[in-house]
Amino acid sequence: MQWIRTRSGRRRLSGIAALTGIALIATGCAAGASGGGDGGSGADGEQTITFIPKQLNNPYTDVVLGGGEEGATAAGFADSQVVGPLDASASSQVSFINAETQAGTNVIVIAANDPDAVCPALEEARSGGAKIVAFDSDTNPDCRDLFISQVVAKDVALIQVELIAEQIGGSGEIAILSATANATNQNEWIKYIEEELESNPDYADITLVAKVYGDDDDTKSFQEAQGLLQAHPNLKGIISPTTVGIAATARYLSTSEYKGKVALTGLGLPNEMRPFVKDGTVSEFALWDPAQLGYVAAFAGKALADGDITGAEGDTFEAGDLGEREVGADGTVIVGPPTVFNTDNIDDYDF
Ligand code: RAM
Repeated sequence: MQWIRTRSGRRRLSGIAALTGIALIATGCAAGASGGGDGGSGADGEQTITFIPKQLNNPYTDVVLGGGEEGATAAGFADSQVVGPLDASASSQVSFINAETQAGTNVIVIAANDPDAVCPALEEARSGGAKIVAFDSDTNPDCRDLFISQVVAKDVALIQVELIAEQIGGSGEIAILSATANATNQNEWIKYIEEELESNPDYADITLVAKVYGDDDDTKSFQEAQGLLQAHPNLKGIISPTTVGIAATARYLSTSEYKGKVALTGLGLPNEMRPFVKDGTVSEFALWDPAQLGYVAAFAGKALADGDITGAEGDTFEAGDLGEREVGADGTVIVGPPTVFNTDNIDDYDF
């Protein structure tokens, strides 16, 4: 397993991450935000790309899309835009996909809220000639050309188990506070977390007592965290594999009697988690560079739209500043290893 954990020393921000701060786009409304122009058919020979995240009102999404728009420009798309729902429910993306099909958008990049609910609409877009790139959270592989995965799914699951085991001293009750119950990415990570807890003798004394879903909604996640502690008085730790969930849980713990007593780890944005690391609520958590995910997805879409690749295993394409990428099994492209953040390195990151 490859992952980065820097306890000291500064990590130079990548060009992509460094630019993210100024490349954020306004995503304040469900109707979407254009990165230039008004979208369009590409009928004049110019290619268009549209990003459909799980939801717009998510700080993680903003960082991913900042990288995506930067990548779209660098890759040579004439127009890029972002549209999407305000909630991450299963079918909330369908009407946005249909609108892109109508507009004749050349590349649709989507983080699926449900692997199957989006498929009929994506198939229709494909029969109109669009290329489909899933990123962050996969669709059913049958209805996309590529999946750009931020990390090797099993690696990110194992890191979270390792972190919580360390933080609770190797034994006791833990719970998972996830995003939505349908999210492909979280469900895959949870599957590996459960397998690891069951099969690795190092974790024989750890018991997973609950899985709850905050739906990537800040208020619901906060309430679910509160509910977990009430329902499980012996709880020693929480894994929250969602940036929304971990931030809301940290906020709850930080002012509760459980601060410093109940451990919390998972996947978080350094900028959101910094105060909770500094005040001792959280000791270590993980993530990847979200901007790189959007950036690579844009270049993958361009390579597909240009006919340079089909998404077959072994295909390669150039992803701008991030270099050559290769398509692996199941049409999946891995962006990079995850990083573990703690008090020693969190100030080196700005996303
Ligand atoms: C949330 C979303 C997203 C996931 C991150 C870690 O922002 O659920 O899909 O990748 O957390």
